Amino acid sequence: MKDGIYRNTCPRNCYGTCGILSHVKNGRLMKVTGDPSHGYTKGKLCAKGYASTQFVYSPHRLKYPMLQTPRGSGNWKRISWDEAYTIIAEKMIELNKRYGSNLASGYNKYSGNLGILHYATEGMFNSIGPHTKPFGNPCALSGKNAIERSFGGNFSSVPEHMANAKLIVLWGANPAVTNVHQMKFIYEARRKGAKLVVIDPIFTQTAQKADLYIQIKPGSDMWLALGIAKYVFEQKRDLQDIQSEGWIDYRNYLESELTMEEVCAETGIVMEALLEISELYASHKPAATWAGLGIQRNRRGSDSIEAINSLAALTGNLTSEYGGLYYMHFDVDDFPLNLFHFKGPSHPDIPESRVVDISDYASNALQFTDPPLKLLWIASRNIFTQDQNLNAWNKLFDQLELIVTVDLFLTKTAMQSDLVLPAATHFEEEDLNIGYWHYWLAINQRAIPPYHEAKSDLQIARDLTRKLNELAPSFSNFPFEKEPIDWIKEELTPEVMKQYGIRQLDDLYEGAIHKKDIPVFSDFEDSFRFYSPGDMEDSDSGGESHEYKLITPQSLLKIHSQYEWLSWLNQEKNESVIEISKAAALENGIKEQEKIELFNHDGTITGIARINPFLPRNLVLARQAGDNPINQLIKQKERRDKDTSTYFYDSMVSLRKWRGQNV
Ligand SMILES: Nc1nc2c(c(=O)[nH]1)N[C@H]1C(S)=C(S)[C@@H](COP(=O)(O)OP(=O)(O)OC[C@H]3O[C@@H](n4cnc5c(=O)[nH]c(N)nc54)[C@H](O)[C@@H]3O)O[C@H]1N2
Ligand SMILES: Nc1nc2c(c(=O)[nH]1)N[C@H]1C(S)=C(S)[C@@H](COP(=O)(O)OP(=O)(O)OC[C@H]3O[C@@H](n4cnc5c(=O)[nH]c(N)nc54)[C@H](O)[C@@H]3O)O[C@H]1N2
Ligand code: SF4
Ligand SMILES: [Mo]
Repeated sequence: MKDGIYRNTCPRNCYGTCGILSHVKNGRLMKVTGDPSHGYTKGKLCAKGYASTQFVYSPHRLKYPMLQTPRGSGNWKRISWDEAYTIIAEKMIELNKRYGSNLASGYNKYSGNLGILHYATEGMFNSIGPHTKPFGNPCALSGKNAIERSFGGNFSSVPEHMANAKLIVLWGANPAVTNVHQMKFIYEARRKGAKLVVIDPIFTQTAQKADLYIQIKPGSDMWLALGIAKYVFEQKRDLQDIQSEGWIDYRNYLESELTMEEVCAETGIVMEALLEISELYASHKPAATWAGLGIQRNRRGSDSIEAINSLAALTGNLTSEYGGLYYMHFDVDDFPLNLFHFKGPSHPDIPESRVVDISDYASNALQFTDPPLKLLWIASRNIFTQDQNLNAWNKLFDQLELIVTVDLFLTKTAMQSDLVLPAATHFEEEDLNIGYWHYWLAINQRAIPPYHEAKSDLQIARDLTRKLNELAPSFSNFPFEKEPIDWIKEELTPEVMKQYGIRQLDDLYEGAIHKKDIPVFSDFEDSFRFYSPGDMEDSDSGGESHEYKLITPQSLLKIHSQYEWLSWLNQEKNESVIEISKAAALENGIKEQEKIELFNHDGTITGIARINPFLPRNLVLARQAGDNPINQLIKQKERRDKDTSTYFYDSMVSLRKWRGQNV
């Protein structure tokens, strides 16, 4: 690799999808800087991005394939790639012979690297014919569906435009922590006189910067959105004859069914605050409304987002240039995603793959008997810190005959696997990146050689295919001869090039490129549908014996479980901190810094108590990942329908002083 500066893109599941300039000398990444040609990130990265050199050369990185016998023992042995591929291929072939198909082999993949070539995992499995695969999205499905129900398509305003809003309302989003680049546009708006409102049960770092902070009961945003709409509607009677679908029911509901007192009771907000935010919406235009991801981690998420969308439409903010509704977009679906959609060989009796809802993968996969799931491939995923229902995962792992984890680090999930394969970082592979927040498309160049024996997920797919076909001719039809750049070129179809105004791939090497025609509200006006609540059954009370609601949002210096290995960012992992309210401390006789236990029917974890004076009585706040993952206590209740994100913030816990040894 030549010395020089390469263009990379941060592929994390993060709003930034930042442009990086990688300074390389003698094949080594010397430093990274933000790419000034990127119009959204404008030459800046977050602390995690700036720590890239430590990330790449971390001594904790996996260097070569390793086999653990027995699983979970910590007895790891270095093996060659060829041995690793042989173990996997022989198992897949044997399972195929045993059950007459590849349904016993499956994968679980999520958001470690969102680059388009990382669909290699899906492509690799598709290429063996029907198998077991996840579907859904634990993070954003409720919101995606709510946006589609409201707009009839994928809609999210241009984030740079937020700088010109006069009112910015954040519902369950914490950009000071999760979307630091957006703060620049929020600050710019505020310098020009805009008001910032934050609606969150937690007094977050973003809330601390707001003009108005509204502490809301988790799961009740829909009531607030409807209440504000009622106020605005009553002020603007000229809105009577809107033509959109659902309008009449919405109007009737606001006019004759809902009372402001009811809104206060449902949301826990005092009338004065309700009237204040309502008046801000009524009097300030353009208003930017941001339906954050935090609000959809409980069973009312979809309703809340639909109600917020309707409020944004009612107030006329969607037709004004700098108003808008922010969620996230799914433009990645406009690309062919040839790896994702790769068509494998057909099976004489089995028409398609067996799908498992990713939001409850383990307990659903445990239901399969014909054949049971026996081999699991895990990539871009840290199940044992990030998923829910870990007891079901333990059961599923017990049933599996081979667990392969592809990762950069020896994660909690890798530790429970038979085989771990070292993945490359984005500096060691080529890729194409499409953000989900801003509208910039960017290339990711291979800047440095792989760390020790690490390989990209695509390279692993290519090499495993060769081994499979060597041991069982035509087992897979994956086109292993295709180079990464071939896959990238095929994503740039004439339609895609037109959307971004590019003529050839080379244009992307000059810098990130903004999409040309971003949908505006008038494109959706005919399909917009106003929301009014149907039956509001509430299963909250149902025999629940634990009284504190567990909220576990994202942390500034990590991406979920990632980056916690880096000393530049995170200190040695010690005891988890558990934030509790003053009232909860009193109720349980707990003092600041005391060691406590948090427990429910799913498990117990210990941590150090921190008394947070701003926390409502019945909320407990804890961080994700670490040595003692909080997700051991998270199990989503039955979902209203399958089309929702995982209910990560819907679990209840109890507290007590630490009782010595963990029981
Ligand atoms: N630094 C960093 N950045 C990240 C990530 C990371 O791990 N670290 N993760 C990325 C990913 S994958 C995601 S999904 C995004 C998430 O980013 P955000 O959209 O900012 O979401 P969260 O941090 O999940 O939650 C935001 C807020 O929602 C609040 N909340 C919880 N329940 C409710 C409710 O019912 N109503 C209201 N109004 N608020 C509620 C929480 O208290 C929290 O403060 O961040 C991305 N960016
Ligand atoms: N308690 C609680 N749990 C949550 C949430 C919450 O708010 N609270 N949030 C949820 C949300 S929003 C999300 S998005 C999920 C995230 O869930 P995951 O996507 O499972 O989260 P990460 O911890 O980012 O794990 C990704 C793994 O991929 C690895 N990885 C990175 N790059 C690559 C690569 O190129 N190839 C391969 N093979 N692996 C790679 C990383 O090292 C890491 O171990 O967590 C969810 N879990
Ligand atoms: S983690 Fe997010 S903000 Fe930080 S460099 Fe990556 S994309 Fe940018
Ligand atoms: Mo997420």
